[in-house]
Amino acid sequence: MATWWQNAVVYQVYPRSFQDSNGDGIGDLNGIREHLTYIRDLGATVIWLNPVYATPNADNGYDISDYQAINPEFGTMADFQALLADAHALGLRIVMDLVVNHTSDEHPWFVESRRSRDNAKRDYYIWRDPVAGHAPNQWGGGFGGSAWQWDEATGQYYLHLFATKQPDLNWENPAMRADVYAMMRWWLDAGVDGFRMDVINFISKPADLTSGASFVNGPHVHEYLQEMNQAVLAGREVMTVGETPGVTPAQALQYAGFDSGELNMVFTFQHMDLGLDREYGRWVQHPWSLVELKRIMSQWQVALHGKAWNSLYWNNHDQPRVVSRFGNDAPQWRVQSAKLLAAVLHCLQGTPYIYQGEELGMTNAYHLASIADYRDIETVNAYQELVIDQHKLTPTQMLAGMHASSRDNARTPMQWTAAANAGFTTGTPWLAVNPNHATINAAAEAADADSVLAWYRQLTALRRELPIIVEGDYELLLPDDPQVWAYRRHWQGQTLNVVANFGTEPVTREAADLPGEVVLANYPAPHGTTLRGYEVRVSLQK
Ligand code: TEU
Ligand code: CA
Repeated sequence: MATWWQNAVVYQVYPRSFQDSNGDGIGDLNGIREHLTYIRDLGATVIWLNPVYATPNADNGYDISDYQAINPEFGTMADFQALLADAHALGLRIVMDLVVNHTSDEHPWFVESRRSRDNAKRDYYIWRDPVAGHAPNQWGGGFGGSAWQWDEATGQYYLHLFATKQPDLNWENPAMRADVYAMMRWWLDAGVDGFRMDVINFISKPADLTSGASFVNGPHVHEYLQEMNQAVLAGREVMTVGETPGVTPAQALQYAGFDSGELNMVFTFQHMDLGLDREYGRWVQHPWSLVELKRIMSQWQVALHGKAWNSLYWNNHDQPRVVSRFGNDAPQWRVQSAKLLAAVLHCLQGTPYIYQGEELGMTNAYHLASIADYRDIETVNAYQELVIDQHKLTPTQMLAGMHASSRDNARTPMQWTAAANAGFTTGTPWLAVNPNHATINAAAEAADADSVLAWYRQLTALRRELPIIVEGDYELLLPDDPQVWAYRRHWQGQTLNVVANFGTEPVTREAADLPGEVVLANYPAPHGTTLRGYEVRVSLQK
């Protein structure tokens, strides 16, 4: 029998960009409350909220200065409690972002820690003496520069794997760990239903930081997660999902195997890393191959079946919009390719995550016309480094990279209506609304039975109706086919067949003529051996 989180459909809300309720141009908690029935009617059962805590906003809330306070831009603790109560009343659970690899440099722990070498909180963070007059190692910060920041006052460096304003916590310190666990229990006692754990596989650093060893899946990470599980999670009906860049299926079994005593699920990054450049990362894009995408996704399906549980996602607040990445956002293909991607993902085994606006087929943000229009710290810092300081990319090359993969592609405001600012705000939005909200918006799609939104509702309904989607195993067909993804699921004598044409050109394949009853299709019959542009079909054999 599947657990509630295995039957769940998660809807990810990026609060800053979801709905502004008071006209300051920033989404907020009361704005989310206005749309809870929209989320329920989509068929989602869980909301994952990106960070809503007190923050100086160096990294849009991933730099937390108080874990037990709400960012005043988003509202108050009372607003949060009202949101939680409203959500629960509608049968929606709320999972919080847990960011405990690092805090803000304005967190009281760090304010204390940097005061002096013998401060009681010194060891809550990772301080090191210079080595031969330099930082202890060559690690780069996630948002540019060195991962080490020199602190003049105390004559040591502190480690920050992300921005300078995001010092890494020292997980080797048991007092620090106990404080984190107490904070987690406090939120669970307040009624939240689980945690999405930010870069949780980075928390254990190698004992010798000069050794060249990596911080990914460090030496004590499994001990810490087992300890956290015992101290906080055990015996509670909560859901946990670890954000784990660089993790393989074999490592996923360690973190989230059914008997791991650590997490329920992890997020793989292997499919997100397709097409990235060796030197320039996301800023120089290469063509991605469907054969590779299928190989990665299929490997996770097979390796985890019966042993662990997949989290299924195409995009989130850090990634470009999937219709612009693996689909085709040209007007004549956008709807069909968004439907294809949704169907292919939602018929896999695992818990699907829908990132806000994905269910509308929202696209990348080509209206952001120059660096001045961007807000994301990663984008802004990379532009400074690659274009201005080092002249490695021209402004035109960099803008192409930004249009393909800046995090701000995902962060433009939710498109509710065709009205001014898409109904997101009555004020000036913190990041420009995409002008394509004139045609791509929730109001229009709610009134259209053929919309991407209507399709997502059908997919979540199909998941409730057909246990094979949650329970069945997975078999990839035609692994080397460069244009068609075809797979079968098996369960108790039933077969679910999925076939999808990832291109604009029609293709003819014997396997496209699905046996059984067609339960979902994005084109009308005939459903023979020819697949039209971005055609997808699903059939069930009993
Ligand atoms: O992201 C961690 C991460 O590894 C990347 O996906 C990140 O977005 C970026 O591409 C680094 O180059 C998590 C959060 O999801 C992200 O929003 C935060 O900025 C980051 O951690 C730091 O907390
Ligand atoms: Ca607001």
